[in-house]
Amino acid sequence: MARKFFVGGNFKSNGTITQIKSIIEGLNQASLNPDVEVVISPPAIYLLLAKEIASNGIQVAAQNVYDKGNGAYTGEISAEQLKDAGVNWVIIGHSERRALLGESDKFVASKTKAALAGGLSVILCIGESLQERETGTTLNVVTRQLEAVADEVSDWSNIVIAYEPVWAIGTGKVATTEQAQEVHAAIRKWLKQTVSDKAAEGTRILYGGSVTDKNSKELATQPDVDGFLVGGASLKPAFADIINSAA
Ligand code: G2H
Repeated sequence: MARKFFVGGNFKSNGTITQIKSIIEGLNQASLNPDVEVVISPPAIYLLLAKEIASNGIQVAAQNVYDKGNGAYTGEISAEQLKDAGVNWVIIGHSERRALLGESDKFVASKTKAALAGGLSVILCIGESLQERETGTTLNVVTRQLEAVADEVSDWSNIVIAYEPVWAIGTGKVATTEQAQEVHAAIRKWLKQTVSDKAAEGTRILYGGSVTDKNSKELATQPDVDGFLVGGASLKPAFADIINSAA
């Protein structure tokens, strides 16, 4: 079965009530390809607002979840609470959280397990740093990040993988179509060898890192690029063009 193209908008820690409303109202009115799954991810404080106003088939994702249930975990949000709020997706393992907040492969895996157990779907982010790319260890790094999750999770049917080379994030330095395709193909091969044929065939692998309406069309032509996780450009009207760039 063909994989449904998927475009996520990671607003990161950007926006005000007025701005988030205006972005979503713009998307509601845009003519979006109905064959593309669209998930926007505003900061946690705006999730309910986004849920309330998003239409046009647009779903909502949290940018984080804790790996424990409800309880004495000040500042954290559980999978149960996201589900209760009608937020069915969560981004886990974004490189900004790995780098700035010290989230380890193990913690990312534990959050993924908790999110799936709580009935959420997961956008699992992986990717190498510039130094890792330059020293030729890209595939070792992404495999290590995936292995940690495979140690905790056997059913990958509610996981979308986002390959985001750290050197391409917010830098304007997008990976070439060849660089993206090479890593995406390797991830699919890993899924086949480690998880199952079904997971390899069905799992969407997104590219993330300085995606814009200028480069998305070409990236989307690659056989193993099943969509995008978009940061900066998801805050702009051209996000609709990225959504519509499915090959
Ligand atoms: C990578 C991406 C979204 P940007 O972090 O996850 O951000 O498109 O701004 O590079």
